[in-house]
Amino acid sequence: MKTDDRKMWADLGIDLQRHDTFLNLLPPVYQETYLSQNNRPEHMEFFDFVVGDIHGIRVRELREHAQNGSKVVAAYCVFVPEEIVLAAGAILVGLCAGAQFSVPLAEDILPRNTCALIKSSFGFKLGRICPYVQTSHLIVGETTCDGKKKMFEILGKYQPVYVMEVPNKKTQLSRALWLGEVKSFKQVIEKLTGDEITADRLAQATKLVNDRRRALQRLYSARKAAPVPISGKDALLVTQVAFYDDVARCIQQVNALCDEVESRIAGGDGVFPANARRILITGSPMAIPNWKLHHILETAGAAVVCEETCTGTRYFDNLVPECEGTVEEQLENIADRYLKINCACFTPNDERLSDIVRLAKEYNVDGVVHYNLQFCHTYANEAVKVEETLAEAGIPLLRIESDYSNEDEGQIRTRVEAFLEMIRR
Ligand code: BJ8
Repeated sequence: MKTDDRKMWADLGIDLQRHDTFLNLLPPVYQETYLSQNNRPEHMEFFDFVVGDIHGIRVRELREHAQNGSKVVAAYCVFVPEEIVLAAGAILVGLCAGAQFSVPLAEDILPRNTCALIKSSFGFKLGRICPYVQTSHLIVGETTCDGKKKMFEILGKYQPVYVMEVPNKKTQLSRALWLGEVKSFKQVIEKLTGDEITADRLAQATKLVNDRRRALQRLYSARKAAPVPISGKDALLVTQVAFYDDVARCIQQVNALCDEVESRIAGGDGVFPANARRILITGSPMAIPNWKLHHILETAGAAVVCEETCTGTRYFDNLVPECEGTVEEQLENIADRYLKINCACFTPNDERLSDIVRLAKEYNVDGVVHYNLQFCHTYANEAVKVEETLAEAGIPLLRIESDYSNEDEGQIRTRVEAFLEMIRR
């Protein structure tokens, strides 16, 4: 830990004592979860470095950006259109929301029966632990679920918050509402930054964000190979880091990793034995450092080969059409792309069901694990339809409900082991 980092954190209003405790918890977990893996791609070194300095270099970059008069915008959901933020010269960061450490702090204010993602994110702000929140000028929320929607009202007492209304259906009327929201968001960002979003700038930003989507799609495509050339844990980490790393650097690093991973495929080099059971995880997003389920699965002999989650395919599937049209036309393209995200907040959400079956086939999986955070009613209820759909398709399913604590690890491991035994090849 560098001395000037401590000064930076103090300047950001971080509670240093609490922050020290939090940062000291991470290395042993990372060692056990990540560094103990065998035969990892060498290019994972960059991602290890990013996590090793999680509140250092990147925060410093954001501070410098802010000191040069630009803005930092923070979000918790993949519905916030990054293209618009970048086109105004600002940076979008995904906020930490995957740690148990901040949950008890949030429970002083929020009901305990709220999902861990909401409590963790709120606790980070309340406890002044996260330098990314502290660096940001605006937090952008959304109305995807009731818990978040109401949490954002309370969060607004501590920091400027703007909430985008995400519709609950995908009808023409809903599309009109969402397009209106996207246009209003552009105005909010222009006002925040004092920069006009021109057609050129928006087209450039769209291309950049698409390039990151293409790089992540490439990585996921490599996971279809047998033996699988990269662990699910490592692939998850890459996506998690993509939420807050510099976009251009992330594209370069993910593509360099893909080069290596593709040459492993050519050489038949894998991280798990060829007969390891291939698993697709679907459900709630796994914000950093939520690695629990992947760790349990992969230390029980499975290979996680795909995630149908917002820290997986929902983050990068579907590109925004790249065009030289007017700002208005480009905003329509952006609105349409984001409305294709199959979040369980939509009713009906049948596209997610068919997506799970499609991915299960494309990645040649032996089974699906449906993961939902405890107290997340949308994903828990949608799991009933996922179960029916997978039963019809003849694909085995295991449903896991969990939070960020370690208390249920033994119980989950027992269920995972029984499931893997059942789907043995
Ligand atoms: S687009 S999945 S990132 S909302 S787990 S907070 S839904 S109670 S995270 Fe999500 Fe956007 Fe949808 Fe994706 Fe609420 Fe459920 Fe908690 Fe959730």
